[in-house]
Parts: sequence; structure tokens; C-alpha cells
Amino acid sequence: MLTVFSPLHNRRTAKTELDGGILIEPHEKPSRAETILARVIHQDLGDIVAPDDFGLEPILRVHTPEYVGFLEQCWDDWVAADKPGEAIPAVWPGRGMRQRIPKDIDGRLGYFSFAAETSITDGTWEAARASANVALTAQKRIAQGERAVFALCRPPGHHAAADLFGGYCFFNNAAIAAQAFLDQGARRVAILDVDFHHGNGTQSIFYDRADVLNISLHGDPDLVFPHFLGFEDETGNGVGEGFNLNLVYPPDTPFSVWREGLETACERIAHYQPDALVIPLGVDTFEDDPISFFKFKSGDYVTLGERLARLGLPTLFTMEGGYDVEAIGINAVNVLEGFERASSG
Ligand code: Q9C
Ligand code: ZN
Repeated sequence: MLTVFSPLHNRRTAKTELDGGILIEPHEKPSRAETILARVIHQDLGDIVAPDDFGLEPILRVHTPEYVGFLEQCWDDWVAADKPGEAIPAVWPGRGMRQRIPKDIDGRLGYFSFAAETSITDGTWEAARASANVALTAQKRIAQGERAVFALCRPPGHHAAADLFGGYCFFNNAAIAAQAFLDQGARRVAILDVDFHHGNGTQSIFYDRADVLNISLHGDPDLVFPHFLGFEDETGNGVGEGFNLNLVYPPDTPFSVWREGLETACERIAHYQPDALVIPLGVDTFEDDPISFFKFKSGDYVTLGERLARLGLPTLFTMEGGYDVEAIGINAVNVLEGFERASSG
């Protein structure tokens, strides 16, 4: 399987994550991508290519111009305002307040975010752009005939909405790739999010649409991030009614239970007959993940990849979460190797 990777992910090196009332070393750090890349090489998964630059146009198909402009300007505005630390939102347009974009950088940070753990720093814009280009390059390769491509995206994307960052995400790489398939003539695209967390950004981007079937399996948002979206009664809106599916699981869920939901998801996707499949791939479902509560074992990821391959669809994997850096390479590449084995066998 072809892998797309950009060393520019290293420009995203935040020093802080707000967690438990203190600033900790971020879970979402450069060694995550480097460890996965090392495993791709070690296992001889396939060629590794650098991304092309697609400019802002395909990003603007998913994100608002105001949001994209904010991300580009944020760090410079923060520095110009003489702030001592990293850019962290601390105030939001809450219930009953005006939904308008303020001039002040503190106001803008709150307007364009839904969570405060994700600090913006020098280089965040460049890394987020590169990450979107990684996904778009994978999309282009699939459009050119590859069966499956691994977009080794970093920073991740599935929490980012049309005009919101948070959950370590800035651009929704999976949504940008899905939209690119549609813009190039695909009639329907399915997204199956297997990250531990609900893909709230992706859901909100496609919630009113029938040309994207969005499915997410995740930890119960009543108990875990993103807290305010991802419940099972969210099934889509308007013409999009019936084209969003959330399957939620409690603490300590093992793969043997989760895979029943995977089966449901795969049946829905097969029935939908999409032209392409996008898999936001998080391995924070792992038993030793420091911020999650599922109990997957490394071997389970092979089984997951095998099942996805049996859908027989052009498939684009975007890297999302996974914070046990020691196991992240093994687990992510296990999915891809399982996929390859079931595709050729
Ligand atoms: N105490 C992804 O997996 N909350 N994002 C962390 C830690 C944010 C996860 C709380 C989790 C975001 C892409
Ligand atoms: Zn996650």
C-alpha cells in the first residue's frame, strides 16, 4: 500500500495541552507520526511519497474562508498582541450570546474553537496545510487507480468542523478528501470513522447531505470527549436524514463487542454502494491508550483491516488519533497489512 507522508508535520510541535487544570506535554506530538513512518518502512508496506500542494481551494470546499483566514493569521496576531505563551482559547460565544467574529485575538480564538486543549503555535498553519495535502495526494492517487492509500496525516482532522478547531485537529483531512472525490465526479462517498472518539467535525460537515454516508464507532460521549455530539439519535437532517450513523460503546469495550458494530457499519456501506471509502483511522482504541477506554489488542487491528478490505472499495485511510506512541506504529500498520492481505488473498 502506498503511504503519503510530509516531514512538515514537525512544524506542529506545541509545548502545551491544557489537561486537568495544568499545562502538560501534548499527547498529539511529532513522535507519533515518526513512529508510524518507521513501522511502514520496517514492514515494507509499500512506497512512501511526499504530498503535492493543492492550494486552499479544496480546503475551502469544506472550511469557511473566515476560519481558514483565522488559522493563517492566528499565531501572528497572538504574537502581535504580546501574549507570553501559546495561543489557547479561554472564552466562547455561549448560549444566549452573539455569534459574531470579534476583532480581538482572544475573541477570535474562542469563536473558531470548541475546546481548549489544543494550543495554536508557530508552524501550526504550515503543518495543518501539509496534513490536508497528504490526504488530497492520497485522494488523487486513488482517483488515478490505486486500490488503497495511507494518508499519514498529522495533525489529525476528524474533530475539526467547517469553522472550528479542537481535539488536536485544524483541517478535517478526511472530509476534504471525501469532498474531493465528489468534486471529481464520485456520486457517493462513505466515511467510516474507527478512531476511539466521535468524529464530530466530519458529522457536522456532512449532516445535511445524502451524498456522504458518515458512520462513527466511538466511546460514549456522555462519558468522554467530544461530550456534546456523537449520540445514537443523531441520524442526519433534511435530505441527509438516514445518512449519519453513530454507534457508541461503554468503558472497557473489547474488539469482540465493537466488531458487531463494525459489521453493521459494513453492511450499511455495502448497501449504500459508494464510489469510494474514507477511513479516519485512530488507534486510540488500544488497551494501553492513555486517554481512552477501549480494550483493543494489537492483533485486533489486523482483523479490522481484513474486514474493511472485504468491502472491495477504493479506500483512503487518514491517520487520526492514537497516543500510546510505543504501540501506535504496530497498531496502525496492522490495519493496513490486514487490509492488504485480505485484498490480495
Ligand atoms: N485528558 C483525536 O483522537 N481531550 N483527538 C483529551 C485528555 C481531547 C482526541 C483529554 C481528545 C482529542 C484526534
Ligand atoms: Zn481519538
